[in-house]
Amino acid sequence: MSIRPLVILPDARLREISAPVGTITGDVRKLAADMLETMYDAPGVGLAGIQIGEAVRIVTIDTSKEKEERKPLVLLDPEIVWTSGETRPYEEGCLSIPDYYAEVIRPDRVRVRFRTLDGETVEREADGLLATCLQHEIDHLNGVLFIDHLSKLKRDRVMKKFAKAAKREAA
Ligand code: K2U
Ligand code: ZN
Repeated sequence: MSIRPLVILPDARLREISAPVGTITGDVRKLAADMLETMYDAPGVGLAGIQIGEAVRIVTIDTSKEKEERKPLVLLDPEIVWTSGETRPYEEGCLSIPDYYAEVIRPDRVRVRFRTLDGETVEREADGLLATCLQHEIDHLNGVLFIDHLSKLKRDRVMKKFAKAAKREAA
């Protein structure tokens, strides 16, 4: 297992559409382990493969609190199959857009279908932080970032800030 470098905005890889996982190989298991280690180290509540440069449809999530026992989730080829009519706001952040937070309104509850590392296809309903995180991570698999749910004005401001920072970094 290893902690992998995070892909940071404005890296164009964040806009890629990730490919289905397909056969669950040893490499997929190694990637899941690296993602969990990277996510806990960040620390984050979730992580998508593309955030460490792997354009495959794999997501890791753990919404357990710091002092609680860890409850890691690994979701392969996750898809949202139902969303509630009710929505709610949540102050979101993103490990690929460090130190920027903004309110995003999303469906309050979702039902997600995914494969486990054992190859089982399962469906699970979620609410609260898990529902928000599932939507945030599955957005990543489709090249969508939480700033895409904000106004154009706010999004352009964030893009400009990170483009400037990347330019300074490269100089
Ligand atoms: O995908 C990621 O970048 C990890 C996200 C997951 C997440 C975003 C919004 C809401 C819930 C989960 C976060 O960086 S994990 C840290 C975090 C958690 C809650 C709110 C803001 C940031
Ligand atoms: Zn994110």
